[in-house]
Amino acid sequence: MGTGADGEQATKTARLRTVAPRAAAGVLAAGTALGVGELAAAAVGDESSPFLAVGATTVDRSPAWAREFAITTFGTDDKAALFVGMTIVIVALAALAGVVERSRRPYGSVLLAALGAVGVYAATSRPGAGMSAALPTIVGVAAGIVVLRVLTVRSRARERGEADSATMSRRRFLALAGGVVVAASAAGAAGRHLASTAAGAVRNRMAFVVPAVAQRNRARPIPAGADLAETGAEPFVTSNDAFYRIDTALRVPRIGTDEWSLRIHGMVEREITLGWDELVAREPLERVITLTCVSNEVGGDLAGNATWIGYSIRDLLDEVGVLDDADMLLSTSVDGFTVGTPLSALRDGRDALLAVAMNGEPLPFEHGYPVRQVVPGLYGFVSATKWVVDWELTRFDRAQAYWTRRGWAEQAPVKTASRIEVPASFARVPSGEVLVAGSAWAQHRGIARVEVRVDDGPWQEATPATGYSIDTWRQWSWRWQATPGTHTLYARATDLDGLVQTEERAAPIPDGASGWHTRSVTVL
Ligand SMILES: Nc1nc2c(c(=O)[nH]1)N[C@H]1C(S)=C(S)[C@@H](COP(=O)(O)O)O[C@H]1N2
Ligand SMILES: [Mo]
Repeated sequence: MGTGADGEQATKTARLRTVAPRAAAGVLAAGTALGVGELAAAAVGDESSPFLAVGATTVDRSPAWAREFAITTFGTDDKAALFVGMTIVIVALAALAGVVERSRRPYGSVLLAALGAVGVYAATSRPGAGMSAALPTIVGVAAGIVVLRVLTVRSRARERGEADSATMSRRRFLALAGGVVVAASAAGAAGRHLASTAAGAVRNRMAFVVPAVAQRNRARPIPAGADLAETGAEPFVTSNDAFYRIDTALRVPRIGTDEWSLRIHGMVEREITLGWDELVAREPLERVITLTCVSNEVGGDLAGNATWIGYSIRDLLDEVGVLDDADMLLSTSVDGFTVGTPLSALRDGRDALLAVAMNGEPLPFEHGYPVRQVVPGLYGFVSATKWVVDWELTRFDRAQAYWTRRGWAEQAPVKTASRIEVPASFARVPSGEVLVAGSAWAQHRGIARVEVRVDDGPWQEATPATGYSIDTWRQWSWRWQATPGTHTLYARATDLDGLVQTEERAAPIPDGASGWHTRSVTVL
């Protein structure tokens, strides 16, 4: 190759040399805006953070299929994926603002201000937000614009080769830029730290004493035969760390028992506001209950089983005197998320709880500290409100909850399901006897049997593990005489109502996935 290509290369490099600092100035300005915004949000209130407010608004405005796409693609990392996506968009626009500010001043600053306007709109439209929620974005963007101007003016002087005091050497530009990075990150980190320990909720949780449960209210001990974990299947009780987490909260609400109360109103004879002390003055119950998410795909892992301690929802409803024509409990969490639960399910005698402890510990913040609902038999989005602070007794023909407004069902009992857990997907196993094992659930109906099929052979009876209760999943195993080749294993459960798990495939929207779980295994 001749000098032509070298020349082209040299122009490219030169262009990059001039564009890169301009783009960097824009990105640093946006970083400053976000960092300062985060710090200011610690003073004004969590949801006023520009980044979080935009993220939360994106989540809330997403239709059902978008949530499903996010959960299917990223699983419980859906929030991280959203943040990465937002960061990419912001960095791109900020870099553009930096380049534009240099050549078409002040349109780069205008672009930053426009991004700020999106933040202001998002922050002020969060549930319960006032005009003050606009402040962190405004202060942050103002700081960002100052940084953009300073870095642009300086780099402009440098490019012109001016040698006066305003001129900045490459080294000084980098030093200034570095200073901005450090200051903006420090502001952001300080903001997040302040917000995460706000109101001492962390200390409050550390001091939380799990209520002592009277002998008659204890959960029945879990028989050893209920747990097939030694086969490689999921443990019967899911640890708090391993328990799936699904919610719309981009920042986990952190409220202490001292800030918690439950307002009960609407179609009741007596409206009350229940304080923490009044809640824990009641008799606590301990129950083992399996939760599942409507977004769980056939064979998916959005299900978990825990020992909960909590207070009877039915007793509380009886106390406030629910009017006869009410049929829905509309519960609201501290972040504005709502759930509509049929009163029939809460009053038919099942163990519907206002739970305060999970596997012997105070609820983890992610799972609803200090109080969340747990209702056997219903998918989480119609029953399991975390950080619950408000109950309105109402009717399905008057009120709509969060996910119902976005295309999900109003009524959502858990569908009968079974899952193959061992062998692993696409496992290679030696021929001969191979243990197949998994779980099945049909909460509040209970699992009667599980059958397994190899390829298009006959259904064969699996051995159910010792059952615990109709509200918990049940494990199962089956000894397979495996012959060489690639085989597909199928599982299907039958619940105690006699309903056989349907082969008909349904997507999670609107009321839960269905179909048989299959697994391909190569036998050597
Ligand atoms: N406040 C609040 N509660 C919520 C949700 C939410 O988004 N916000 N999601 C619900 C859904 S869809 C499910 S499946 C369960 C999950 O509970 P977990 O995260 O403790 O497993 O919480 C329910 N409670
Ligand atoms: Mo869910």
